Formats: sequence, structure tokens, C-alpha cells
Amino acid sequence: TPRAVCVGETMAALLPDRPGPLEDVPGFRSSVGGAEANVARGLAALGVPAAWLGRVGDDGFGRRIVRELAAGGVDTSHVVVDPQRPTGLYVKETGPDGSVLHYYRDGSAGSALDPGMLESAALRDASLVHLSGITPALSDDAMAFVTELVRRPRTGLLSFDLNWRPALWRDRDPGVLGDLLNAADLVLLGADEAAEVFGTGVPRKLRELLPGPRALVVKDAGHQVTVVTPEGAHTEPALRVEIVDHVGAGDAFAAGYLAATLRGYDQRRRLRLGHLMAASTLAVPGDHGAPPPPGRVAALLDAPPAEW
Ligand code: KDG
Repeated sequence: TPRAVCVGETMAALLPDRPGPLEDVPGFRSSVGGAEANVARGLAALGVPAAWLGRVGDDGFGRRIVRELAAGGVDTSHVVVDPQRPTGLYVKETGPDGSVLHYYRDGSAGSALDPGMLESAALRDASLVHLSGITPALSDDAMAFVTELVRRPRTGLLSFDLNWRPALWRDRDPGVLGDLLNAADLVLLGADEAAEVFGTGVPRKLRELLPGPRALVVKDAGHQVTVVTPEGAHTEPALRVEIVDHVGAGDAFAAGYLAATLRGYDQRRRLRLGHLMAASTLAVPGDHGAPPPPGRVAALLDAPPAEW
């Protein structure tokens, strides 16, 4: 059976009781978030054996992360506990135009991912290694880790989600992202973030800039997703859903797309499983929703376009 490993930083997350400026929020709900761990949870929920590889502090938030991921079926046996650094944190602020994440992760255990982690047994013989553009922005060590990982010979697939987080790139040149993405087999990115980083969100034009990956998956602000491969392009419309919060939807999409890829589904079903997973996360305030029941998934994957 295929085995996936998602590498990155997972943080404690504080979600506001109600929308509004932080200074007026009465309280917060404690949760867990992090793009790559979200993908691992989505994969596990779909029955794909998935591990999260990363570092947490020797503190309550770190233990909470490990406990919650494990409860979600994610293999946490390779997580490194860093006795010196604290677990990172983000605080969500929800306004009329959506959510902003405030990071408290400078010097965190998670950002201290370094090339030494390349020796982790988790990476050995993995069918899929999943990375995101968040990690190289975290520290010089994390940048070195990602740069070496994408260059190394591999036996499985390497997927890379752009996950553009401008707040993390203030001291670093995001120009490296093009090379990193080009070294992957499979790249996922939003048309809007691609426009910011590469100057275009048009799949055909992006393909010229990113010829490396076999599959280039371009998400158009929740309307539709297009995948470009050497065989051509395929577009699938998103499901129409009542949106509670966007955070985590891209990760859920990635989990669906990647699970379907590992199962050898055709591109239409890969995109649809991505959309189904994204829809379940868009409907909840946290980073991940419960995936739809398998029966409904099976029916929708094969539905004619008019019933999708
Ligand atoms: O994709 C969701 C992430 O943005 C959230 O979980 C926090 O990992 C995170 C980040 O760095 O923004």
C-alpha cells in the first residue's frame, strides 16, 4: 500500500469565539493547524497511510499537536521533540473579508527543521512526500532542508503546494520558489497566489514557467481547478457550498487530489475528490472538516457533469 509523508511545521491554533478585531474577541478555542499536517489528516481520513514529519516543542501545545494528529489517524512516530524551542502558534482573526492568521512562530521548534531530518526513517521508501512553500520561508535551516530534499534522487512522488504566505517571506527572496516547484512531480497552486509570485495565474502561461512537474494543478478561487499534464489540460468546476472559512480548504483539496493520484484515478476523479474534501473544510471554522461518507464520495466521483 502507498504511504505518504507530509513535512512542515504544525502549530497550535487559537480560533476566535466570534468575528471581529482581536482586541474585542472574548475568547478563543484551542486547535491545531499547519498546511502539511492538514494534508496528512485529509489523506488519513481517506484511508491513505500518512505520516507527519516535523518538530514540536517539549510543551503542552506540542503534546496537543501529536495527540490530535494521532487521533486523526496520522502516524506521528517520527515527530522530533525539541527540548530547547517552543511550539509555534497562530491566532486567527476573522473580519468581513475572511480570516487573517497572526503567527507566533519565530524561533519555534517547527521552524528548526534542518537537513539532518533528511535521514528520518519516515522519508525512506515513501510513495509520496508532500511539501509546501511555507517551509523554505521558516529559517535558513528549513530552506536548506527543502532544497536538499527536492534535489535528492527519490523512489516515490514529490508533491509541492505553493502555499504563498507573504508575511513569512519578508527577509527572504521568494525567487527560489520557482526552482523548488520545478523539481517536484506534482505542483498545486492557487491562480491568485501564482499571479503574485510568478506574474500569472493562467494555467497555460504558468506551464511555460513551470515545465518541470508532470502535473500542474491550478486552483481558481474556488470556482474551478485545472490540471495541466503532458497529455493535455482538464478542468473541473468546484462544488457550490456555503463557506464558513477558507483556511485549510487548499490543504483538503490537496489531500483529495493526492489520495486519488496514489490510487491511480483519472484526472477528473482526482480533481473531484479534491473538490469534495475542500467542500467539507469550507463548511467549518477550523482547518479541517469531516470528509463526506464514502458512499456519497463514490457516487459523486462518477456523476455525469450535469449532476456534479
Ligand atoms: O493552509 C492552512 C494554513 O495556512 C494554516 O494551517 C497555518 O500552516 C499554516 C501557515 O503557515 O499558514
